[in-house]
Amino acid sequence: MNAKPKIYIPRPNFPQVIERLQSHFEVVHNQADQEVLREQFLAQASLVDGLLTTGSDVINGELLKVCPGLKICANMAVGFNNFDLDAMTRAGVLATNTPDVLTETTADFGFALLMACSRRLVESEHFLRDQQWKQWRFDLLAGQDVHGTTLGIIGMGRIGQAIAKRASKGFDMKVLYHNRSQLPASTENDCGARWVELAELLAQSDHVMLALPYSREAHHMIGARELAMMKPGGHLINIARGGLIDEEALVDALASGHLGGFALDVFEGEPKINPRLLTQKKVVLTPHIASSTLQTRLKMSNLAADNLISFFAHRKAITPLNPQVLEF
Ligand code: 8YV
Repeated sequence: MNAKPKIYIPRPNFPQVIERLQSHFEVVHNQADQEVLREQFLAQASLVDGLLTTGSDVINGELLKVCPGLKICANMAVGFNNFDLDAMTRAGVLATNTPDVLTETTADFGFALLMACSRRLVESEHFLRDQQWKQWRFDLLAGQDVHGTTLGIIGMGRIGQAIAKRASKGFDMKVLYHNRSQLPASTENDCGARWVELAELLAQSDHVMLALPYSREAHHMIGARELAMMKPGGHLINIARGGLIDEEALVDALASGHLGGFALDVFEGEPKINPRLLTQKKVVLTPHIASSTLQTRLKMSNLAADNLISFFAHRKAITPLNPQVLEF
């Protein structure tokens, strides 16, 4: 009998998914709540046929060089900027991700951040817990309206569209979007959204939400210049990737009084956080949890597992990113 293929899971994951994987593979996994060091990750990866990665596990030329036996990396994330896809394809390593299963959950959270930031929810709770509440005041922790205002969405893929629907149908918002390509009219109608140039989106929107994939070209696409183009008092929400925003410029724009607030679920260099972000009021900061409901994370985990199982059983994948690898 052939030995089972070996896979490595570097971060904690659902016990039931690990159990399922164990019936197909020899599984090495790290269930400790402590990130493995890069050297350890490389050493483990060099011994296996497949990896179940997350968006924080970088698969690049350095790793591929020491992992000649690696055949597949199944990312438990829809975003895959942690993959050097070209290098993986050259090395014949299949890459897969987990689209669709997290769309609505992530859109819910984008909306939660928009609401929390506009209505100063976190700051209000801190105020109350700190026992600073003395009496009713007409302007106590006064925020900005969400309903009936204008939302600008940058990146109009599945998640952007799900946010647009919430905004236009549920909150009677005017929705502008900017995307590389304009969506078909029928999709725009479904979402109640209109394509505009980035400059117009920034100038017209009361709230700007980032929902686009990270790429080198999009690095710091929101910097001092773009922040200055936003409406005074506007809000910026990021559920995409930290590297899209220049965090120093963001804090400056808030400190100067130009921005009304911001909400971030993703950070450049996470889980380390720029200390200047932590000192700001009128902000909401969460630890990359937009897709984190148990139902959705289980779907993501199972889809990543299905990709691994299907690949080793049938040389097929459910959601491949570089399917050309399967043709060799
Ligand atoms: C993940 C995400 O939780 O899917 C994505 O792209 O950002 C999140 O849903 C994270 O990347 C861990 O894999």
